[in-house]
Amino acid sequence: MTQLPPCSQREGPPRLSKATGSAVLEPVMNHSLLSLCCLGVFLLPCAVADKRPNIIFMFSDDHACNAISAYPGGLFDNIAPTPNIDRIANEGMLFENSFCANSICGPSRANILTGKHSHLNGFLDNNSSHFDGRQQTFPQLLRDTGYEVAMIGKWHLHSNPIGFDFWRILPGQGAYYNPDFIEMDGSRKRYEGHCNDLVTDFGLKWIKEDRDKDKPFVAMIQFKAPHRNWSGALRHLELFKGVTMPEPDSLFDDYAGRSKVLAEHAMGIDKHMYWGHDMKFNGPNLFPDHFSSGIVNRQYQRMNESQKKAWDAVYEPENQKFIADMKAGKLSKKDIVRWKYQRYIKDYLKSIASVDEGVGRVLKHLDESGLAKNTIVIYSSDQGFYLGEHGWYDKRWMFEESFKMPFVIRWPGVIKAGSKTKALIQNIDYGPTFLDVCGAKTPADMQGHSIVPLLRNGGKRPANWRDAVYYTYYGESTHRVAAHDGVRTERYTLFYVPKYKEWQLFDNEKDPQQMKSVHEDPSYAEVLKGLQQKYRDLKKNYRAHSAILPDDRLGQEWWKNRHLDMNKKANSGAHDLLFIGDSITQGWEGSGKEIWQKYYGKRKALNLGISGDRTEHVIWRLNNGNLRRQQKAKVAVVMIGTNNTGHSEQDPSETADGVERILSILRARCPNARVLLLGVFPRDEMPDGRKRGINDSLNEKLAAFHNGKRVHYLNINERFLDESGRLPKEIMPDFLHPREKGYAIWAEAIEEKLIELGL
Ligand code: SGN
Ligand code: CA
Repeated sequence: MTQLPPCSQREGPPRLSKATGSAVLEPVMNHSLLSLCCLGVFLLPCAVADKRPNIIFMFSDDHACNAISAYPGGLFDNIAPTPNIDRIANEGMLFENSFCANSICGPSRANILTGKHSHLNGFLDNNSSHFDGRQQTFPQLLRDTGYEVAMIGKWHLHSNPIGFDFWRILPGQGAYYNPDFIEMDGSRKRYEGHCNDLVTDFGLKWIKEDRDKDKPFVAMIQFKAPHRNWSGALRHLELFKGVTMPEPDSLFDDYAGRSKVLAEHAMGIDKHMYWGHDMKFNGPNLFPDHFSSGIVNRQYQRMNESQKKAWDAVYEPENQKFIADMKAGKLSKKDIVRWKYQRYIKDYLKSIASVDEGVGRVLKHLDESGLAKNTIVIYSSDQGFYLGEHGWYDKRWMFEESFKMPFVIRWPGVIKAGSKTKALIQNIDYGPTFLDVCGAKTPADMQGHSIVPLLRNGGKRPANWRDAVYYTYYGESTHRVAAHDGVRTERYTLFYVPKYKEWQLFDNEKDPQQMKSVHEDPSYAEVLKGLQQKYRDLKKNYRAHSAILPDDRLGQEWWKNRHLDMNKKANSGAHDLLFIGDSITQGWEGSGKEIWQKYYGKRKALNLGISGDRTEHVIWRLNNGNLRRQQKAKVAVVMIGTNNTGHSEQDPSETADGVERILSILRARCPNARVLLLGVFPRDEMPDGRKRGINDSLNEKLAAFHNGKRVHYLNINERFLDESGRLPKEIMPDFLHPREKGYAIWAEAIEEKLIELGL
């Protein structure tokens, strides 16, 4: 058995607990020691009990800070039904400047799990992305240190959770009434009741009964509410009856003084509320000039008869009154917007009431069980939401209301009750924070920072705390919000809209509602310059460069056709062998045709190479149909990067980032495939050619992705070269693309490996 040296000789000695004077494991315990403890080496007196804190991470969907009473200055102060969330703030700390990295559901959750910005964790948007659950995540890292981790409720990452001791998730967006849940064995089960109540029940059950009581734990309890279509528990439907909600000043915003891109949205209370789905009318849309038709209220359809009866008793009288007033011509255009706004806000807040009650039930259990003392409790939401500000619902824009995430945290004995801070934090910080409080090291490639120094110090920023956060939204057709990215300091918001090559700059101190962009105001010229520099610096630090940011070439007809043709081939059925790359791979259909036929003609092989592609194009294609139905692929041969070199002599470490992304996409979408990662073929005739050199150093980096399990790196370049290292014309006439002889060398060189990898 492994012998540990005496405690005093180990790296980073464990701290003595002040409370007991005995050596218990406190958060500073180093990682290697923890790992040993987890391996069962618990015989030494320094590891008598694992007293590391538990974490209960309660998390909702689309809950704006403005709809939490504890948040200062919100429109719904003292109206929002959040006494229990407020309690966490009152007994702990409230973060006023807490931001997401990408204001939409799946991406925000991926930011949290990985501690990385979207371009590095690969989950950029809700539509095309697919979470690679086998990448490094904080739950998995915590389990490695002996924690138990459970995930209950909304997940929305298009692949089932990996790296949890227990999970039970909603499929996709999930349903409000009588929802289905996906169980760990992959089956689906329908439960009666309101989704928020069930999520609380399941979370509490795991905490009370099902977890391993000898281990510290993390419970992620993730509510569906208040996501669209804002549906409260039946017992809350009468809340706010007869109340008139306050309206934001910008409810009728005309977007003057800002980019024209804002007016292109499809998320207006005025024009984009559905008659049935959002506004809760039954029957056909009677006023198509004011309501969108089309989506009925599917939540209503899930209810049983008695639930429907209770629902109708609340909604129908109000609906009928509105219909009568409309028919009588009593309501002006603005009155109609106001009516929709009232319905929307009340429904939104009603759906929060059961979230808050759930939070209350969890707090109560912590009090009663004695767990409260050693349990960190957090409430947060995947991003904020527009509650009528700028005339909107939904999120996505880098404006305050949806860019901000609520974040309140209680940690008895560490956080001073009732503290508030304006320090800038972001969802990429959660993972590093959890690892820090649990005594684990944050891996160097996580991009967030632990907020523990802020928690321990009343929210005061340490000298080296960040002065800006970086934000990206990648654009989706839903709600027509254009892609943009930018930076936010404590005072300013700057973002860039590529569609119009336009900057927007807001002075949030003078213009907290962000009604005028001052990017062209000469008195802000210096501020603008400084922030633009900050933007470039942050992008560089976060490795948000071209090789990793997905890009299409749909503007080129031939490229689009080839891409669609490959999608068609992929869709036609499973393939065993995939070749992924650029023109050199595409060339199997040209100079390499006969060799392909000889080696791969009968092997269910698919060519996914497109001439001129760089890593960023391959990333885009693999997420947009090229791998459809390829979950069972056995081997993927990847060779990509020579155009990153050729077009801009890109820094090899950037190109390698792009290749790493491709490997991660393959892991998520073709989970059983082994990857044969080829060193990028030599270019330039002579060994000292400049581009040859870049490819050589790229290859050194690619070699590091070899793990001998899933990824196998192979460099066959020598085979193309003569003894002096010269690249002969008979093999690659243009010193880049092989002719038939080159393809023969390629096929021969990898054949044995392909068989070894299971082809
Ligand atoms: C659904 C909603 C959208 C919402 C997205 C993303 N439409 O598509 O309004 O923006 O989810 O929300 S609905 O018709 O289904 O209500 S997210 O929180 O999951 O990102
Ligand atoms: Ca959301």
